[in-house]
Amino acid sequence: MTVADDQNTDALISDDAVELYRSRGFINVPGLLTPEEVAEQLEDAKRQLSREKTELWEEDEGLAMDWVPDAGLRSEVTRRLTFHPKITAVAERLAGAPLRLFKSELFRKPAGGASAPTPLHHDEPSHPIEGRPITLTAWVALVDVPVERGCMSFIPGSHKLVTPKEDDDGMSPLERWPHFAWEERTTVPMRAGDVHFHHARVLHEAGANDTDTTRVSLASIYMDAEAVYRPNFVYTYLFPDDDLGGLKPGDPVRGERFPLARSGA
Ligand SMILES: O=C(O)CCC(=O)C(=O)O
Repeated sequence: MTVADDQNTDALISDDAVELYRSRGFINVPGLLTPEEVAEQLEDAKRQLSREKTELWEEDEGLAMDWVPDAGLRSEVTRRLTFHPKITAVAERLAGAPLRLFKSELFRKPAGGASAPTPLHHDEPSHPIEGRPITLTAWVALVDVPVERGCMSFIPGSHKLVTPKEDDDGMSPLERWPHFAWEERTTVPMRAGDVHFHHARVLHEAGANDTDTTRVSLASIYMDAEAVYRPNFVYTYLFPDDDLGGLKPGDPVRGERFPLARSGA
């Protein structure tokens, strides 16, 4: 297995941007998708969102978002996006190691003031995997996502301070690390076709959608190609019926459901 080399990715992302990702834990890469790709993906995403049963992320103030789980397993068009050569090349460059796709989720933040903010969190507790901590998400904007439509904000550098917790019980990051309430955030508005990448430990949140357009995005989560399965409380709570295809603790997470990011095989 080879990591995407500079030759392939220089035109997509500069060394400075890779450094910025590593120091902050996130980076937006503008215009990775063409307008034609965005149009095709958005049409398919809308079809999936109207057809599939979605999972709900509910907060006291309302619905933060709902999503189609494992969207790439349900649609060939979405599957192509999860293995998009530009996205996976940038993901491997940022991670500095070969990656596999762990899962993909098609997100919808409802329009017309019907949504709530997505609360501050990091993603690692919901990944039942261990390995070097290089797991990251590629979040593809399929519509423009200005601040008013609920774009994401990050606490730069928090991925270096957030440490994994044995037997994570789903405690919120602000309960565990109250000082983060007072840290500056960086807010990242995105155009349709932009892709931001965020580290599984970086703290992030998103605003409510106060516009008349639904916020639609695809999040693909890539993990170390050598990651192994480690069940955890949060994943089992969220997805009680998913044993990830019969994996046993300590098994390598690989096979048909978890293809290599660069080849899709
Ligand atoms: O889209 C959002 O509002 C939150 C998404 C998120 O937390 C993630 O992709 O890790």
